[in-house]
Amino acid sequence: MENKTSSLRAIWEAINTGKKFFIAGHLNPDGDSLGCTLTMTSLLERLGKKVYAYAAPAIGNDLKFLPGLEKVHVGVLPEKADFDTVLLLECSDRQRGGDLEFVLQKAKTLINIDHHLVSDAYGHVNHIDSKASSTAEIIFQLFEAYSDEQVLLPTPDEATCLYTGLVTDTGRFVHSNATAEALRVGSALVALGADIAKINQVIYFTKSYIELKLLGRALEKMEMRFDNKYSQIILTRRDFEAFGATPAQTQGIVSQPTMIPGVEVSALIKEEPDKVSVNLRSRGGVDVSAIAQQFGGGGHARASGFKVIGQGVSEVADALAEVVHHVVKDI
Ligand SMILES: [Mn+2]
Repeated sequence: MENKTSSLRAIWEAINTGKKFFIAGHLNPDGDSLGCTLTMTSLLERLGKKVYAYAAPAIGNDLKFLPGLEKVHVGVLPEKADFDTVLLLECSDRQRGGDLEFVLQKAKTLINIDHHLVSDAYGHVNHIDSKASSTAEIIFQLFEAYSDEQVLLPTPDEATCLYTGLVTDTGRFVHSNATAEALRVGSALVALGADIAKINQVIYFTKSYIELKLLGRALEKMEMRFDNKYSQIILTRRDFEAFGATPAQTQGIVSQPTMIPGVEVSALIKEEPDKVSVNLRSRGGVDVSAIAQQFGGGGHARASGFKVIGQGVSEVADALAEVVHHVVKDI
């Protein structure tokens, strides 16, 4: 990447020139995507810009506390594409934000800010930093690069949004991307008033009765295979029906078995109405994205997944077990 500061300065030049902005993150926004969308919306409005903030549905319940969310058009595209500047956050390609092509094509300037390892430089102005823990970390650096003479700081609400992006993308500062820079930015955001008590409470210490019951059922059904190197949990439609739960209410379940020393791969296999979806986790010794890729999926080395349409849940489980066995048998 070119010099970081000059690349951030180029973003500022584009922002300063723009008047009417369209801002979006990626589909089904996570904490980083939504936190950055909200921060940039608030910041650009403070700078006197007109902003249409967009988020493709759906917003998870754990992110609905984020300050400023009422300003975001969730799933509602603008009627007219008359924006001079578009800011795409967290979008590794120009399609990641949804059906935005009509907006993108009309814009004079397309700004792309991202931290994904593989990311197209599709913007007129790009800042892609795969070393950054999160787009939130980059946005904080963007504040710092504002000007030599003037200091621009996040408001407490903006700090809360950015900290949410940082803490979720680093897994509460435990993944390998929890670098010294990520911690420095986190510290600065706390000093600026990020509401970390609220963030921790809502994102990490809130579950519904149904979600806890489903977790209980999942742990009960956990099976250990291949010298206890593979943990498999199958949740069928009947399991979901037992608690009136949906497959979306399984967040965090797949990570539980990786707490057991010796478990190399953990799989959560869910029977959904129209497909079977699989989440995979690793403690680090196995690249589960390579496993997911064999089934047409993808993701990260420690967290990935895939979906299968047209096969039964046990069929998918058997096919997956065969691949996992091949991977873990010599470990
Ligand atoms: Mn991110």
